[in-house]
This record gives sequence, C-alpha cells and structure tokens, in this order.
Amino acid sequence: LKRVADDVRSVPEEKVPWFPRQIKDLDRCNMLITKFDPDMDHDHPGFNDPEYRKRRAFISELAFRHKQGDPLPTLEYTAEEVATWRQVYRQLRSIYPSLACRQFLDSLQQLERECGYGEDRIPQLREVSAFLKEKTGFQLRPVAGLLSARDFLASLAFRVFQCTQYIRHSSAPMHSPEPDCCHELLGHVPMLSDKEFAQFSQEIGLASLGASDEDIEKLSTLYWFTVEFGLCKQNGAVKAYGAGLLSSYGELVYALSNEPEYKPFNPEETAVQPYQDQTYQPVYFVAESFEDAKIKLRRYSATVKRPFTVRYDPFTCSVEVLDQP
Ligand code: HBI
Ligand code: FE
Repeated sequence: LKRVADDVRSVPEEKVPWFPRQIKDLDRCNMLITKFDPDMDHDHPGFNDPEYRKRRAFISELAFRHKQGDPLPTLEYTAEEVATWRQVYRQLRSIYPSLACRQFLDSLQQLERECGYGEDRIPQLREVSAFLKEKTGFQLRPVAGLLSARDFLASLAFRVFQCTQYIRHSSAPMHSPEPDCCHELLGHVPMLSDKEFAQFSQEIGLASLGASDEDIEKLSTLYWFTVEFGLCKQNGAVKAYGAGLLSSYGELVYALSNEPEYKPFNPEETAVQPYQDQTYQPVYFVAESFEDAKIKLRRYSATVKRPFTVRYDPFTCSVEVLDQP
C-alpha cells in the first residue's frame, strides 16, 4: 500500500531534472560540448597541430581529475603560450579604455595592482580564485572546455565559475569560438569581481536549477546576449560589458563599429533571439545602463516557473528546496 502511495506522489517530482543540492555535487556537473574542441572541429585553428592537441589533452586531464575542494591545479605555461597571452593582452588592453564599460576598467586596474595581471604572465587560476573569493565570494573551478548550459548555469548558483585553463592557438589570437583562459580571465573575471554582477550571476544560476529544457534555453540565450555579448550606455556612449566581446579584439571592434544592428535590451525579446556561436553576432542588445541590464535580468530570472522554490544557504554552501503549497 505504501508503495502505491509513493508511486503516485513521485509522478510530478520525476519530471524535474536532477540538479546539484550541495557544492560537492558540482563534481557531477561535467557535461562537455565538444563541437568546438580541437579534436572534433575541423575548423579549429589547432586541428592540424598535434603538439597543441597533446597539450590540450594534458590540461583537460587536470580538470577531469579535479574534485570540489581540491587545490586548483597550477600550470607552467610554455613560452609560446605566454607569447599568445601577451599579444592578446596588449592588443585588447590598448582599446579597453575607449570601448569597455567603467565597471570593467575599474576591476581590471585592481587585478593589475593586486592579482598579477599584465602582459608578461598568464595569471594562475589559484590566485585569481582567491582574489575573487575575497571580492564577491566567487571561486573558480577548472573545466576542460565548453560545458552544457545546464551544468554551467547550475554552478553559478553556488558562486562557482567553471573556468578553462588552456589558451587559444597561437595562429588565431584575435578570436576563439571556444572559451579559453583569455576569455575567462580577461572577459569574465573582472565582471565577477563586481558585487552586484556576482549577485545576479548567482540568481541566474539559482533560476536554472531543475528548470525545464525550454527555460534553460531561454536563460542561456539571455546569458549569451548580456554576460557574453552585452552592450550598455554610459555617459551617452555605447560600451561593452560582455565577456565574449572583452576577450576578442576582432569582435569588440566590430560590435562598437556602425556595422552590426543594435536593439534595445528587453529580456522577453532577447531570450528568444537566435544566436550565432561560430562567428560575430549580427545583432547586439544595448541596455540603458549597466544597472538597467542587471535589474531587468534579475527580474526576468525571478519569473522562471518551477513547482518549488530554492534558497541558497551560504553557511553550508547548499541549496534548500522548498515545495510550494
Ligand atoms: N562553458 N566552460 C564554459 N565557459 C562558458 O563561458 C560557458 C560554458 N558553457 C555555456 C556557456 N558559457 C553560456 O554561453 C550559456 O550557454 C550558459
Ligand atoms: Fe563565457
């Protein structure tokens, strides 16, 4: 008799996809999307470079072995890798003052003063994670490549940012279709050291836990056009705050030229806009201000419907799940 009752009760619950409840559960959020990796993608600039692919396999292994709570792996970067970093850093650094938003510029200066950012070396994830933890409670976790949207967003709920440690191929320093350490360290980390930005990143993450595939698709599209490719107005000029722009010299210049189409940022419309992950975006969404983007994104993520609510407990680093009456 008890079994019948349990079966009946478990029907609606079974429809909720599995999601992490404790920070340790992030060890299971490791679904990689391999379509852009150098072993799978024939257009990858490293596809015909066996040395590069070997190096990537070595760095992937460090990420696969990592468990929550382990010390972050340190990497001795080769002279060639540092040379790629130098080229990316120097080129981007020279255009940031005129094209990046103020919050980004302030954080980057702080990273240069306090966290060893500069063109001469690639910062180690361990030191950057310690810096972020002090600023906003975010921490980095090594990941071998592009993660599924569901797993990537879920980790944000715990203020964990899944971070690649390898660098793009030296033949294409201006743009990479995959995330790499230039993308994470130059694009994402400065924004994640802003308190309010960190707060709303976690809120998108919390909204994604146990959400339907459709809602994950919408949340990740929104994430794409804001956190990755967002523009905002500042003192009458349009500036970049998206990490995909701030880590790609080619696309940053393009996005702020008069070539692409601009649309005003509005979450309901933005969440269903098809996007481009092979090359530059044909359309960018411009928020009235950085604050406006944050407020509207937070409001949208609060509307994602689920048959339960979640609350993050920072003392135990776990998610409490409350059934709605
Ligand atoms: N995976 N490693 C990694 N880094 C990202 O920035 C990233 C990801 N997976 C998905 C993703 N970003 C987003 O574009 C959304 O799909 C959530
Ligand atoms: Fe990214």
